[in-house]
Amino acid sequence: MSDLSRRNLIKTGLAAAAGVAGLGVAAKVAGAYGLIPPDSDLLYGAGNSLTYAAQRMLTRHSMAQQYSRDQISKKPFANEVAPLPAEFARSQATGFADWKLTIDGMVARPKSYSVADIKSAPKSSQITMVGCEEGWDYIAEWSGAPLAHFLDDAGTLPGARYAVYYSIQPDWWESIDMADATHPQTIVAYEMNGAELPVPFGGPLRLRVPRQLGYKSVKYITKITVTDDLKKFGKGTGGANAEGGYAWYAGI
Ligand SMILES: Nc1nc2c(c(=O)[nH]1)N[C@H]1C(S)=C(S)[C@@H](COP(=O)(O)O)O[C@H]1N2
Ligand SMILES: [Mo]
Repeated sequence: MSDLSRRNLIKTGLAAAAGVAGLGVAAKVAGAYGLIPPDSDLLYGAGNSLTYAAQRMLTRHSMAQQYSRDQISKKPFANEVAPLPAEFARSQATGFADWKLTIDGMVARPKSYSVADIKSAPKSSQITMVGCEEGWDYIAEWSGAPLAHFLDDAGTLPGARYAVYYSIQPDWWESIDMADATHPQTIVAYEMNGAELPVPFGGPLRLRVPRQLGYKSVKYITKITVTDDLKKFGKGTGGANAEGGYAWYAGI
């Protein structure tokens, strides 16, 4: 997003919030409910805080739009990824038999799941849109197992607030709050349009977070760390994309 359009969005967001309750009140509400995003100290922070707080108050339980089968895009667009590390090719050569998704951090029972483990968990399907901040999108059917299932299985501890997730690509990591992490549409996806999830689309495992922009749906996930504080990770803004200047909260 260009700085200019970002700034316009923020102005609109601030105006909307100020219109409802006044800027000070909106900021206080955000604080009281712990709805301050980790990138709130950055240049555009005030806008990010208010957008996140307002969205959360309104949409904690809402569902991402689902489409019908005939709306599935004929040609889904796989956004190019940087060359995958050698360990990816090694795992691919085994048919991803040795791929592991580890859940650690604030859980009672840290665990690693194989792709087979994930396929044997309750299956959930959705026809939803992947939207990139660069302006394109497509609709596909995604199947996988709800992240909530694994968080339950590992035993999320009281006080947990965020799930931080990592790709086998070293520069790709992201995080979401527990409202999104436990949301029924947030799935560890392993199928797309009824077939094995193709590598360009994130196979063998991709976290689908359909309530947020495409960059939150990280491909090739290997680890999920549950935490109460995003400041402990990287530069403290909650993800590689927020470090690069994009909003941590990218709700749609
Ligand atoms: N590991 C990883 N995940 C990623 C990316 C990436 O480069 N690497 N790109 C992101 C971005 S910017 C978008 S818009 C979507 C694109 O999803 P698609 O390839 O299915 O269109 O994937 C996201 N997940
Ligand atoms: Mo993107």
